[in-house]
Amino acid sequence: AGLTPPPAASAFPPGFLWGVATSAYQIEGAVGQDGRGASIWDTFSRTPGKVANGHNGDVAADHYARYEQDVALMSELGMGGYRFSVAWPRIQPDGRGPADARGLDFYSRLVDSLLEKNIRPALTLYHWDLPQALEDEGGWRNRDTAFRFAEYAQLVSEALGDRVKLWGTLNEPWCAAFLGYGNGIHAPGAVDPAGSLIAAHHLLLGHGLAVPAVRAAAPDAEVGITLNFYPVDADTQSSADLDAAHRIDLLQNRLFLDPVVEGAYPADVREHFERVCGTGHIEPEDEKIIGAPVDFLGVNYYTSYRVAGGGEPSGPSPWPGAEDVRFLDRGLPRTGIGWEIDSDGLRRQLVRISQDHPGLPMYITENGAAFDDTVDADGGIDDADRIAYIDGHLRAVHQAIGEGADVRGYFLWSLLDNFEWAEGYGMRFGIVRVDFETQQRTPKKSALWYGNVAVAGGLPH
Ligand code: PNW
Repeated sequence: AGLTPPPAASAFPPGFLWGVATSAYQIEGAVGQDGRGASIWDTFSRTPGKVANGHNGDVAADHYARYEQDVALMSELGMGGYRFSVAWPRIQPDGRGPADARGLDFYSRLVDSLLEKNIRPALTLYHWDLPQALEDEGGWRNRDTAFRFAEYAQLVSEALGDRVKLWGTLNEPWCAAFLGYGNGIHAPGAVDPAGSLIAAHHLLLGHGLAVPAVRAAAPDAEVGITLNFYPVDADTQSSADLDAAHRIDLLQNRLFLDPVVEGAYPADVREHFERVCGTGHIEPEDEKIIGAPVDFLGVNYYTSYRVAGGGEPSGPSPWPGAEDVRFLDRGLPRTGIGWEIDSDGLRRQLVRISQDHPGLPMYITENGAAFDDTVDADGGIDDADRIAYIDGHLRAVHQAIGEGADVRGYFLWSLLDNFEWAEGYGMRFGIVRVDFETQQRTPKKSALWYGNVAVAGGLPH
């Protein structure tokens, strides 16, 4: 403290927002507290065989009780922004009806403590914890859920819109739809290819209905959506491989981005949709609703894909209508969760978005890595692999900005080690270690490194 950091080698644009990200179910715990209803992740994580080691989010990082300490930690690290999500079942335990004041109060206190430390809150309305009561009525396969989501968005934005100026509707609808209802590795665990594509449409409809609801309550806020992007390359120029790459790109990237920013599904996306699901699911006004203008696109990036066509369909797939596509091992180094490291893929992805949709402001809303952190004898965690991952990806962002991409901020995933969905607590994405026995927080070397980057506004030499 008090020291002026040396000028950064690669400075980012003035006002660039440096932050960290988390989500409610992954860190909060306190699942039975203050009237919170059950979510699909409570049900799913209690179903034997669904989550590694039988882990669940009952306690997680106990953030519900420790949020003040966690905000203080972010402040000490020099963070300028914090992306978190609101647990829908804390606001509406049954997914409908009036807001529970206790649930709203928790997020109100969190927001106040962030603002007190000059940390900009970036709120995500839906990071996968659907109220179980709505799943019992069909969940995202039921069109009505989109309308329930818009009501929930209205309740939260009316309570927090005076102080929160960055709003995200959905986090990664690809995961919610295709891991949740396609291959079933996420809650609610359905294996239903056509249903998963219908769920994707209803998620997008919910986004489109929520945007005007948030704007009405927070007219001066920026409203957007977070999608998970993966550049897709064909293994060879054969028509089978090119077609495989086209379908994966369609399902992974364009199915979600194009209707949101262009107000219509491209013809090939609609054809694919109708081939898998039949007609009648996309109603005449839906695309206009989905295309409600957004102020920014949230980009989550972890890896890229190389694919080949002509494989034998092998089991349930999170790419409905592309079950024959093979995902190839390129021999790149991998993170602890097994994802190949391709930092240039982030540059390519950002540049492509900026070329396909000129003038679209972007935030990196997630990027980061799980590694097998070892705790040294002195209790420190020297996670050089995570630092190298983040450094490489930040250089890619910097390059993309130089090539015309309008990137306004970067939220590192994640502040804390947390409940990594189907992987449980075994995969640690935090720059702060959490001892899940004692709940002690220990900043890893990456936390101090990233804090310096944030304070300097760029990367070191
Ligand atoms: C994203 N996949 O999840 C989420 O937004 C975070 O909540 C999560 O912790 C982070 O990335 C790291 O995984 C994903 O299997 C989970 O393809 C799984 C997949 C993709 C994204």
